[in-house]
Amino acid sequence: MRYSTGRTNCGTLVPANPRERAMTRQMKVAAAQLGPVARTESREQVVKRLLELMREAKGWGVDVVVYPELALTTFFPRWLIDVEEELDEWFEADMPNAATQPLFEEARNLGIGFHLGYAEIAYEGNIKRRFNTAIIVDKKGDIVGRFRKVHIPGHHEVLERPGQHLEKRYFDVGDMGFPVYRAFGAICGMAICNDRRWPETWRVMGLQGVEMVFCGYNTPVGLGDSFDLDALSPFHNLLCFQAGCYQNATWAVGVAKAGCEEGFNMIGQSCIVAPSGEVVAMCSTVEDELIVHGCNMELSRDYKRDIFNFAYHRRPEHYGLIVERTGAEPPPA
Ligand code: CDT
Repeated sequence: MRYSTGRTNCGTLVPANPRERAMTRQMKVAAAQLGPVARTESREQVVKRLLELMREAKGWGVDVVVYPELALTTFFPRWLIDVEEELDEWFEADMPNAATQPLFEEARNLGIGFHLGYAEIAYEGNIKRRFNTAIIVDKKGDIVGRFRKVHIPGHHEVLERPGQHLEKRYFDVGDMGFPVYRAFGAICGMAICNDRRWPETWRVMGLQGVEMVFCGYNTPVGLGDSFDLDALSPFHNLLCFQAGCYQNATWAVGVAKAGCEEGFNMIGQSCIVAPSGEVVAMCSTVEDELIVHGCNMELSRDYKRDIFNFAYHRRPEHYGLIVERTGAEPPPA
């Protein structure tokens, strides 16, 4: 585990004067990166790993520990799963459930919050929906926020290559937009993996005053496709977090499921990013690893008051195309 004191250009995070310190809103966050999860690993085995990281975080006085996207299982969309009952096995119909209950109980016992990504089955009447979901759980062990991934990546059809990314086949598009929630003394939002690549994700939360974004990811490095931009994956990961945070004056915690999972490499680089766009802490392995940072929430207020004072500077009368048009339409030649 690495502990960051936050001494960077992103502001004096811990004022020397104790009175000033008392007046400063602080949220201590941990990114709980996971190394690979094997196909055969049970939910109970994974929850044991999550509990270990949670206890370590508590030892550092953390308010909220952030786990990755689809944290309870291996990244199953890399395989074609044709049989509905088999597919169901990768999803949770209830949360909490028997396997995850210990996580909720330990959060309540320790007085620590968490963020967890998982595959969710939800019924709308008789219609079965499948979402790539994340939740925020408060220090009492209650779910206080939910988000369903909007930008579903990959493909629907099976491709002629060793690895697949069949999220479009297995997940519905999230039906909640990008809500924010008051938790841990701040305004918190969520994004899931590919969502972080889209400026709209960040701006919709920015327009609700978001101060802290939790975002888990499973980002592969090469799926056997010859058209391969993945060598730049780590660069693009940080680029998205840093730009999203700066342009919306928010903190973010990005958390990977990392390492070589079932023969496919995924990036690590779990990170905590300040509203200045600076990375204040980053994992150095592709294994289970915790990083911690005490975030000064006033820092996002400073950026929101000045350079990114939306009410003062934004010009929505010029942004119509963003919601009117989906794909790019170049002008006639
Ligand atoms: N899980 C996820 O959203 N992964 C995407 C990569 C998709 S590659 C087809 C990501 O944005 O990292």
